[in-house]
Amino acid sequence: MLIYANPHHTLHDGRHEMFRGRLVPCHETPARLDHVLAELGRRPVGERREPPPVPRAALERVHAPRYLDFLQGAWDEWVALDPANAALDALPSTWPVRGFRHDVEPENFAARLGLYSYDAGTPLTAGTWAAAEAGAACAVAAAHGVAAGATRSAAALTRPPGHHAGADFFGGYCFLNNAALAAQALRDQGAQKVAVVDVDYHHGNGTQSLFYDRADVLTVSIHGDPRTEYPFYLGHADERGEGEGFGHNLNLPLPAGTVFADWRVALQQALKRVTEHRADALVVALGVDTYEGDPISRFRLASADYLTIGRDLAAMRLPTVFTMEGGYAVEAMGVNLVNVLEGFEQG
Ligand code: OKP
Ligand code: ZN
Repeated sequence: MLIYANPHHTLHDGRHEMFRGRLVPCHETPARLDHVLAELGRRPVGERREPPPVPRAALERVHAPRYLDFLQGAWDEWVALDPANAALDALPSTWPVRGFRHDVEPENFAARLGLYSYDAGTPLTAGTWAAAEAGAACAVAAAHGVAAGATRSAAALTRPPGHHAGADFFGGYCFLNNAALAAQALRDQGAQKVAVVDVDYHHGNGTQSLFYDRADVLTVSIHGDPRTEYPFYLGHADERGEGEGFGHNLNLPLPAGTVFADWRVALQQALKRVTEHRADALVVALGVDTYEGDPISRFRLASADYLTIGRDLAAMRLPTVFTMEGGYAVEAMGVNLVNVLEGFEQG
């Protein structure tokens, strides 16, 4: 397994997210990936590689040009509004819901921040673009490594995460959709059919929306039921895809409190669908916020279960790219995530 770790992830270091009327410290912190890398140091799995820079064209295969332009320039615009803003994060607070225009970009910065986002939990900081772009480079490099047959599997160990980000919006701590970038890069390198299996606690709404009308990329997500869990407005079982993509999206929502035996039944269902799709390559959006100790999630997986998940994924015998997504029990996160990779290598 080739390991691409984002060398610039610490540049994204948000201060606060909005929660119940207060700004609370961000859950999505640099310490998360630091713990994963420390665990990899103790228990070497795979071989480290440096990702080459990602071409803008690779980003545009997934994201809208005007969205990329906005993200790239947002911090400078924010500070130009008021030099004192340099000590603050930019958090959106107004959104164009049903009936508003999305085609006209407002001049006002806060209005554009809202146009390109969907929650107030995702701070944009001085280094957000640099960190997200370097993470996307890891995801695309991982896909290229697997597509070239240099390795059976590769992991993009990165933050901020990606699976909530859509063609032209950020949210859920995500800016660039690393799993979607990897899936599209696999397609562009010759894989006819790709499957994305999202095992993060939260529904992968961004990835679903990006491939919803396509039959070439199957999207499957196992997650907390959106009736009660973030991202709330997408992720139900009746979302099956549209047009040519009909039948090529599978959502497996599970109730809060789900234990591993039941979660694994959903994983087997997901993998059965991947086999039916006759996928040439697999992308795993790997969140470990399904852990029993996670502070913002409500499944009950134990650390040892992640070894089993890795083995179950390896049994697919497919070229596989992992992208790191959620996991907020920071101390345990290293063990849990590396367990998946080690289980996969054993499987
Ligand atoms: C990102 B990833 C609920 C606050 C939810 C957003 C959670 C984003 C999760 N009280 N905040 O999928 O792990
Ligand atoms: Zn999550």
